[in-house]
Amino acid sequence: MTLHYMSGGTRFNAVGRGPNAVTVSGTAHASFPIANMHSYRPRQPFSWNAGATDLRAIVDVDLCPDGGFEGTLATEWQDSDSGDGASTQDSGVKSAGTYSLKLVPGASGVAARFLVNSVQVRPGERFTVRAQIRQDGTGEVGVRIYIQEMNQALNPSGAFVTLSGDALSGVKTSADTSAAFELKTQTFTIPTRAELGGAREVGLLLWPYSSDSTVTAGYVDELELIPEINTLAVVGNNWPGSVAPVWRSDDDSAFGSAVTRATLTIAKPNIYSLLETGIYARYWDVKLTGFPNVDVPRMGELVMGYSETLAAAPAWGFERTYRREQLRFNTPEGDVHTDGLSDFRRRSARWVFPSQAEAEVTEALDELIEACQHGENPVVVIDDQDGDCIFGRVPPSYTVTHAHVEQWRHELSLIEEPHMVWIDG
Ligand SMILES: [Ca+2]
Ligand SMILES: [Ca+2]
Repeated sequence: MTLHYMSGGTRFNAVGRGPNAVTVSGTAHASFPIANMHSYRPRQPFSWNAGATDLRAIVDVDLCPDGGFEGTLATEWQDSDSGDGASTQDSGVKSAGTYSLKLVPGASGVAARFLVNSVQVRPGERFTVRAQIRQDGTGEVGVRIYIQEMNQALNPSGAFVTLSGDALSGVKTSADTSAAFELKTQTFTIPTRAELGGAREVGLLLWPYSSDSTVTAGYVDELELIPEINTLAVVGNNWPGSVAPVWRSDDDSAFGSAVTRATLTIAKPNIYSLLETGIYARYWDVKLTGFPNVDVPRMGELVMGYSETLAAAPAWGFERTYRREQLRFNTPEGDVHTDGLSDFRRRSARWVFPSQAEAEVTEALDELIEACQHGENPVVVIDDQDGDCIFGRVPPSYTVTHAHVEQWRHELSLIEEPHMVWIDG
């Protein structure tokens, strides 16, 4: 049995994490808006207004705000010029849209802008950063990728090192005199929690930069920060078996060259898909082909992210208990009427992990219990063998027993978040 999990703060879900709004084809129900799709509460469902064929939920997972430099520049990009360097919005040279960021270092200055608000990232997360970069003249134009708390910047070989001088990541052009935009990309991993001094989140800055006086002008456009994704979970759904949903990705918002990553198997209450290899793509969608018009599709939460495989495998399957959520009306006289029942039974689940040594217990607890802050943050656990997926929280305490000499045992419990309650008629 293999357990996969996504946790580690409210930012584990790429849906709704970035600055760009989640959209749908078709119309959202007025009472169950798109924000409910990623509200971290399965009991706040999203619903379309009506069933139709080929309904889609479309997610832009880019985490860089205004990487196209199309808005008021100072809103997202803090001026960090020095000397006679200058960084400005430029409409004459751009890769897409109306503007690019123009960097003119000058004879004795630095031309640079960094994000006003750093992007909060977690230890061990993997990203790809990419940008269209052009330089006129020799020298270097590029993007620093910088962790504020550590004063460390990514170097071209993929390591975070203490910032010194004019360090640039691999996202740069060097001595390029072709005077054309080129797509530059670098994939990198945020350091481990230990390397980050125990921090559970750190701020990542993107920092377009040129200090090279031989650069006449540099241009940066379409700067994107894309998280790695390997897992989809649809938490709470009313989708019938006649629907064949697909999960797709594309780097083009029009999905003109979309790749189908998975065809989903309908399951209640939760549907999941695990990809063998993580994917970096900016746009993702879930497309429901052939939804019958007799009902409208709903979902409690849409989750996309990167799930880890738990280092220690549990033994003996897992135990589940059930509770059916109710809407009750209690009269002052004490009469009780049950007005509604949840479509789905709320579950709690328990896995048992035999361990040979205390160190193994500690390692397992650190891995998941610490990541979800002892229940403060939600966690998605996928039991791959059982084919089940639960969105819930670990209880505030966990069980570790040392029943026999050299035989440790610990238990992971998960309490499922309540699902939607619908009142029919
Ligand atoms: Ca929700
Ligand atoms: Ca642009």
